[in-house]
Amino acid sequence: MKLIARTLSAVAFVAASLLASHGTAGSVDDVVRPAEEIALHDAAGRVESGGRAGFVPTALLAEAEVGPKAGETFRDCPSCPEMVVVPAGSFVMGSPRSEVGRDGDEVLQHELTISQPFAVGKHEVTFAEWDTCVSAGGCDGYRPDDKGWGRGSRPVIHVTWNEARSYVAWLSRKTGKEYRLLTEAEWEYAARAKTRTRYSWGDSVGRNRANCRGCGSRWDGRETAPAGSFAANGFGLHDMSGNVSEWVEDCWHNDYAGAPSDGSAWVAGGDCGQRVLRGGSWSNIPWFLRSAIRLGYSVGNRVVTFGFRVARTLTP
Ligand SMILES: [Ca+2]
Ligand SMILES: [Ca+2]
Repeated sequence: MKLIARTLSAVAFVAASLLASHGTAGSVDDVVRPAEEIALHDAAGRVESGGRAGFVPTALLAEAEVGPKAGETFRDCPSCPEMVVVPAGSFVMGSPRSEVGRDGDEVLQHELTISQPFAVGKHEVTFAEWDTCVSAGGCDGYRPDDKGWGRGSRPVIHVTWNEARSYVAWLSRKTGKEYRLLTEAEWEYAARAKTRTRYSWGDSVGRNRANCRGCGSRWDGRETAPAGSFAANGFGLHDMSGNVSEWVEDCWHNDYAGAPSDGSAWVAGGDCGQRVLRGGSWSNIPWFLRSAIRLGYSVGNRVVTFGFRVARTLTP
């Protein structure tokens, strides 16, 4: 909420400054304010209340022009995936001792710091997005089978890890931006969205929170759901849990011993013939939808439950 409040306050400040510049609001008293006080208000994430419409916070105005803020969404082209800005932060990766049913490959909990905001696809990559890549001459001309469920806003399935990477390579060429798969650490950070519970919405799977075999949705155990059919997590991301399992960049490692602590992709050692999948799918029981769950699979396999989402590095 603080981040939203900050964004809103920045917008309000921009509007206020326009008013002030036209001489329709504010006074000399409003405009003059020590920089230290501005910084304090900024750090506290407070929204300015009424009565100071003429106040021109130059520090915040400058900040507002620097780049996207956490929670903001954007597209780099009309047919490009919608992206959400995820904030920098620290988190504990892996499942806590208290988590029911924790798996052996996720128990070495470790703290990570992701030092820069980055952008994450709001949804899993859809058939429409994939097919755009094919139409434009990318993605090796490969049109994956949709099982008769329909294309459009359904998440793409039957794509190998290599094919997922061909999509992000094409998207990078098209936009001139650095698109890539998420790292495994980024994926868990984004999925948890500051939570430590089994799922981002709590410890119980509940009903109709996601698509899985036993999630209480109309698609359970039968097929993919159109992207965004369920509520977003705290970072504004949909379907991190369930629908399709998502390829990430990292090579498979049997546990977290020696894992990087900066959120980068772990591609040293391990088995790079297998890459990591996260989040579980429409075909999995709820256990597989836990934020901590990890699975390794051969890079060349096309599977009806496997898809991916994109990440984008945000250069300052
Ligand atoms: Ca998913
Ligand atoms: Ca596992």
